[in-house]
Amino acid sequence: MTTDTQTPVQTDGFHLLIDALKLNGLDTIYGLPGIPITDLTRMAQAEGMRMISFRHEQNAGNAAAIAGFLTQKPGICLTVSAPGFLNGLNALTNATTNCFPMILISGSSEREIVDLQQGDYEEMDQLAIAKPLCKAAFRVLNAEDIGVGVARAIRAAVSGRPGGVYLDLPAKLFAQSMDAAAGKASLIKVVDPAPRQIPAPDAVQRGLDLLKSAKRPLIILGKGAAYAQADADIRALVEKTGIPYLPMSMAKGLLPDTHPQSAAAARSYVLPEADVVLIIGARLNWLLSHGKGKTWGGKSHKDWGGQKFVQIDISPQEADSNVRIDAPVVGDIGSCVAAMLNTINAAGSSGTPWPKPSADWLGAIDERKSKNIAKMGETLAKNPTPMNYHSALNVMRDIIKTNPDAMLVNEGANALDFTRSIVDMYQPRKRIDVGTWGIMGIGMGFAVAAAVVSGGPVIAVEGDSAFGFSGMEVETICRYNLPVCVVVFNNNGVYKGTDVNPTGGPDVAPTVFVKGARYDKMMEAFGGVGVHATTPAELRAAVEEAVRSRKPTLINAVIDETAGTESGRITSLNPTAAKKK
Ligand code: FYN
Ligand code: ADP
Repeated sequence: MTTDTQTPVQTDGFHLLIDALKLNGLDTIYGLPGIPITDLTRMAQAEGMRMISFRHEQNAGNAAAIAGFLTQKPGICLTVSAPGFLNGLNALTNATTNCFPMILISGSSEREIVDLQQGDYEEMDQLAIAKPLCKAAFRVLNAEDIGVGVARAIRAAVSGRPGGVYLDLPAKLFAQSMDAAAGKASLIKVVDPAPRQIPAPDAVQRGLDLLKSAKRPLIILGKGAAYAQADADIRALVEKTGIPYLPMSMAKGLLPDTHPQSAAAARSYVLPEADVVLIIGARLNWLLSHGKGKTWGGKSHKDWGGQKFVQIDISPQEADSNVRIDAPVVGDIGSCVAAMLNTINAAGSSGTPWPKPSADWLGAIDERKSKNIAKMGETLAKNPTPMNYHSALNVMRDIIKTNPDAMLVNEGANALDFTRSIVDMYQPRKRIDVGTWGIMGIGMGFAVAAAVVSGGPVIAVEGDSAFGFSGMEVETICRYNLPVCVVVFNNNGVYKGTDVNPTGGPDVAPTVFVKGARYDKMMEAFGGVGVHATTPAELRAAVEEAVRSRKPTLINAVIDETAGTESGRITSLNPTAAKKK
């Protein structure tokens, strides 16, 4: 006779996955239930995990990705098979492109049927499709391998250059049962998932020697520097060397934008004029004009500007990707910056203090900065009717100044570009935006995760077009009662609302939306606060109240439909503009 006490206690794939995530401190899942993972979402919640359900997987994926950026732990996104997986894949690829650690876990259909292409429910060879689009991809077929699968996914996501990882879990796996004690023993708590990578001392010295030889040195801080959470040392390096710095958009606030060494307001002066540039956690991709061309003082768009580069990056393959890197310093930013500081301090104590940049260089930058800041001040002081980007952003600038710990999400074209240069950031990792791809649609996913991770207020400044990609998640924001204030800059269209159909036909121009749309009603539909703001005073009152009350709020900020330019500040990337060049 078998008694209850003799029956070995069993566990199953569902619980092993939940236990493996929890064991590694991964306590939040961003996802969307459906076959075959609905029960998994229920069980995860029952087991004490935070399960945030979205209305579209892409938004869940974006939430997971930015949670990864903010926490240095892989953000977890959970989707159903084929279509849900594909919806999540956009975010996984974007995460990989941006070096954000995340794991996309998708349920999938039965291998036997998929591989013979016999037409299963949501049939798709998901692993093969994900592989070229992310940093690593794994499939687990047996319950006893779940621990290894999760451990490999974690290591791949956060070690070295962070990125997106795909974990394929066929439906059958979840129901597989095994002895609970053996299951527990099969789980792995990952030790040191993102090991420090210490730079070689000679590489550090080479970098410092080159920087020291500069007449017009410059530091560029990228989102890798923000991700690294080496804030105090980065600030110390900048201040100790006295070198002016430019923050890339998601590195804004790493040092306060009001820091006297910030050269952000003299960007187009410092890039071509600098002779040695120290890049910390940024790539010389399109956002930096590939390190050459007119932006850097080259004669044509392909010419080298003559700068020498020191590049700190965790990826040894990053150097020389666009132009010659004279001094690559390979390692994690925390270790590299600390090594540089130590070397500088040691030299200082033995009587060779760091030579501060010349007064000529600093003075010339200050002059440009002051001019641009004064010009910006004049524009911001105007109060046109209807509002334009500047008068509306003047309000947002004040709000962030008085609430420096609020998270700022930002997407759009003009809404992005103007916000980046007008709204100063004061703390690290508070500004999250469209990143390396200039992707639209990150808005509400990022806002949800920012609220979940930080627990504090989130303000999302959204172009009306950009908002449309993830707008349905206002329901998610209301459902979880998140302190998110969405400000939609509504100028009736993509870029502007003034295009006309040249044929005179009944269809509006491709860039035009319904005029006078009331996005605020969307938030009201789900119990949040909706505000229609037509003046800076109304906008200010509404955002201040949203931050105070922490209630989900959407402000429809009416912007002059003639304001803004095609593609914001990157008009030159449009093929017609390029043809005219
Ligand atoms: C910056 N500037 C300022 C200030 N800060 N002036 C006054 N005060 C302050 N505080 C000036 C700065 O010197 C520049 O003027 C200008 O404002 C813009 O600065 P920014 O934003 O730093 O640089 P820029 O040239 O716009 O572009 C750099 C970039 C960045 C390409 C790295 O713009 C970027 O991240 N772009 C992403 C675009 C994108 O993804 N779009 C989404 C797709 S839209 P000058 O020095 O006079 O030049 C699809 O259509
Ligand atoms: P931005 O868009 O701000 O210019 P990028 O995303 O292009 O920044 O570049 C970020 C860089 O930072 C990548 O090359 C990545 O390898 C690097 N990186 C990310 N995390 C770290 C880290 N902890 N240590 C060193 N380099 C890092």
